[in-house]
Amino acid sequence: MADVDQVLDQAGLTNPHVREFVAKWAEITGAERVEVVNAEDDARLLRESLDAGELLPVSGGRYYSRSYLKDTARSEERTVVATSKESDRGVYNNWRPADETAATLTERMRGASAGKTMYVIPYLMSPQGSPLEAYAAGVELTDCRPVALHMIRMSRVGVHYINDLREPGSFVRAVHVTGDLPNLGQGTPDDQRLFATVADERTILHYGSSYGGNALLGKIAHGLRQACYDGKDSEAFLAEQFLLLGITDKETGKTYHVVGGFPSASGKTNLSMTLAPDALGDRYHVEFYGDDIAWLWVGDDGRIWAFNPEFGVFGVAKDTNEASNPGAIESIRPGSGAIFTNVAYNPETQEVWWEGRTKNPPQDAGWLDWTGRPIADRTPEEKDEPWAHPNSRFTTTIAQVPNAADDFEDPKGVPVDAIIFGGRTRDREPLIRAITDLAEGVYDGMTLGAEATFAADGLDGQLRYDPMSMRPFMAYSEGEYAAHWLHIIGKATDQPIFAHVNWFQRDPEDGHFRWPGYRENVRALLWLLQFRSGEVKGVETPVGVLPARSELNLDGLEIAEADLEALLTIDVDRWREEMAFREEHLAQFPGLPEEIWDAHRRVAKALDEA
Ligand code: OXD
Ligand code: MN
Repeated sequence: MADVDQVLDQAGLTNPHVREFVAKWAEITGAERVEVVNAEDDARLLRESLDAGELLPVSGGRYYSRSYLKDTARSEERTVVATSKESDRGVYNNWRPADETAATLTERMRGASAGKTMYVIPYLMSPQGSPLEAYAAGVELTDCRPVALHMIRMSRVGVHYINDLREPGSFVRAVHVTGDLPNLGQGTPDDQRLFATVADERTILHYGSSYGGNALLGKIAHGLRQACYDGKDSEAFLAEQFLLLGITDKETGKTYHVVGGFPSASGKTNLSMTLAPDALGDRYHVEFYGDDIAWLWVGDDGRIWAFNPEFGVFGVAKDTNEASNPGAIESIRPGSGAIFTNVAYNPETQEVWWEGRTKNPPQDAGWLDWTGRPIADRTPEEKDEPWAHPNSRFTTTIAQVPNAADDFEDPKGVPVDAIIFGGRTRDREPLIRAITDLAEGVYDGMTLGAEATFAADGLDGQLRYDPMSMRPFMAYSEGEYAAHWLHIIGKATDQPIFAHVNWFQRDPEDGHFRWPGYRENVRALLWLLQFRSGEVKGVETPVGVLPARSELNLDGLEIAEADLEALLTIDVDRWREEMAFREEHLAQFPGLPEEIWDAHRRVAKALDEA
């Protein structure tokens, strides 16, 4: 057993509440050694991980990790929010009673780190000095060294972030125990994995995975689920799975900020890192703040302010290439210190590859697929299987993103001009529709959805709803959540505008995408910002204000007239059909504010009269 006091003394970790927490879990998990991690330990931990074979070298000082075969994604069914009040039960949060959940996890974790090192990772999920710093501190305990290396990239890590915190509840207690991965019964009725946020105790207990989404507790469990709960509990803020970007008009010198929620596979990472379209690049500069999480609050000036609590990017590798996301490719270049997970790897050349990285897979010898199996050994039937796991990832820091905003670490955050939602939808949703009414904006977020990705997921034309893109992270009931949104944004005297965007409309005849997407998407955002400032009027429809054809800046863009026409009109019949689905969807949520139902009825009536 480790001499915890001695280790903490040596590390200068003096906070008595943290010390008590570390000692308690060192004893429960039975870890053999305890080690405190600061960001400065990165190089040494990398070396140790390479020596231990947990990481493999990628050219240019980058790294590769492979996870256990059945441990490659977040497990939503095994993830729960536990509290002591059943009124926190929601449709999506898998609510459980706090005491029994904590007891189950304590038993699963008991002795489960025997023979291992427990890494103590003090972290901060906010720029230091921000108005929400009180909700941002945490200490993750993990028995997995690569988790520590990921945390150093994804959050601010160091003892000085927590030493001076006085109150026992002033940091999130986050415990990660990997467990015996080959023997956890993943996906069987006897599945031993359990990922719990014990939200009213600000405690996170995750057992049975070393995959990032389950194991980097600062990111999703704290940055989203716990913060979602804290935001409501304190009545002080919103924590959302949103991107955050800035657009500067170099002609006027004005900068605008946009946050946005996008269900998975709807282009959120690409949009967050986008550049201005070539033809508009002289005038507009687009800046990156965050690809996954934003915390929002009302500033003293009556505006909504936001920051990205993360320090890095944990991005999906698939289809990331120079055309889809040049910023991401640049951010993982040689010298970036990036870590790749579950992509294809060539141990001879130390290169990595994933589907969509280049049009065709590499032709040279020596490649292994994400499971470590030589591509050369594939049978003809296996020939077309992907080389990389579809959820393979890259991890890098925000500072490596070439268009990262200079002020991404500014503790005062940035004022928000627009809140957008966008789910991949093949029909019905126009390019952009602006929503000027708060309740209608929140209603739009609550009915956000994307096309089901597999036929089995949903009926034809029906969306898989993902309210505010928070379905897997909602920490309390959806009714209260909507009310909290109305409350926070409603307090702002200068509110952001809402909008719904869709880059994925297709021609039903031949299936081509009507809108070119990628950098051209900035054109829709520019229209929105002009609309907000009254420079353009738009065209009113039952579901919001659309750009008039002449208002959209199309300089240097080639697009067929018929496509543009379809992108800028409303398919009323399809919308009426959608309203029935929405009604059913919203009816699941007890206590949904009357304002949201009123908004629904207003939109439905306007469509009936259209
Ligand atoms: C996610 C992520 O799983 O951002 O949503 O990693
Ligand atoms: Mn995410």
